[in-house]
Amino acid sequence: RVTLQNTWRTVTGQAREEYVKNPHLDTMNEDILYHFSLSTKTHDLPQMFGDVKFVCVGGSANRMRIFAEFIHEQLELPGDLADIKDICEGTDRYSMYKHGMGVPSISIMLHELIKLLYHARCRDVIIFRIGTSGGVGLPAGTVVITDKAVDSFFRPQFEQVVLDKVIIRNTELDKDVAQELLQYSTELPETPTVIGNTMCTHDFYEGQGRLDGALCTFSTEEKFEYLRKASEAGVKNIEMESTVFAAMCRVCNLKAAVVCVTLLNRFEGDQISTPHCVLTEYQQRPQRLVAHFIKKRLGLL
Ligand code: R2B
Ligand code: URA
Repeated sequence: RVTLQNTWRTVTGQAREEYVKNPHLDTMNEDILYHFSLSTKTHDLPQMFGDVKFVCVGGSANRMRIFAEFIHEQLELPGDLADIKDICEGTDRYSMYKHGMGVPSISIMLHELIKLLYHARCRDVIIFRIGTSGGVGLPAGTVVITDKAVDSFFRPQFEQVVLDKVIIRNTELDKDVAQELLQYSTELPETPTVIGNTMCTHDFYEGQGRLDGALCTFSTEEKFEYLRKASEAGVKNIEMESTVFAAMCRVCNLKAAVVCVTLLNRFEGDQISTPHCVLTEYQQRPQRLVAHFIKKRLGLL
């Protein structure tokens, strides 16, 4: 449904929906993106960000800095690697674009990021979450492109509490972007890739059926039974942000994809015992795939 608020018109006069879905925004004369340390009054957001076509977000500041340097090289952007600056350096909450761990953390970032794209008048943006996950029956190091993000009951939905009600939002991601990513993965060496469902939980330990947390109320058999059920429901990996990411991007008309590497096979254990250097290489795999996608879209390959 196209409402009067938050729409823009194409040259043909056709109304298109903005990324934001909030009539109150039109009544504010300043919008402070508090967690990014940016504001519509103090920064020229269209000038700073108006040409953005791809947004990549991830959980760890260090990994995202490495990605910024990698993509800078891949796209042969002008300037020195040492000059890459964190545009959000005025805050220690987020860097551009690190989202921290878990649903509340990424959802705060997404509200402000989606508003940023709106204020900057960006069009036709694709957003990627590149991250890590636990594999469900896959060898460690496999890249999983998410088909549907599902909750702990394997439902493709995200429940958001709004005031005193629960709103249920659909978590399907962009099918074409996912298929295109899968196709490009075949062109990359050492990037084993599958497509499947990603389960998003609110906890790393009990919430993901781990036996090694500070608390555990279930047996080893119950853990494996749960992982088997997840696998039967098409779940290939488990992480902690995909449902809210998919849901918010979908409501806001933002094309989105989730690309996470598995750090372990949860049928083989719970602890992440792989050496650091191997994990570092695994974490570059989603980055390579997304960089390849962007280069293809930009006609650089
Ligand atoms: C993957 O890794 C983090 C937990 O270690 C979490 O943010 C996620 O989704
Ligand atoms: N991230 C998760 O959320 N789970 C894992 O098992 C590994 C990384």
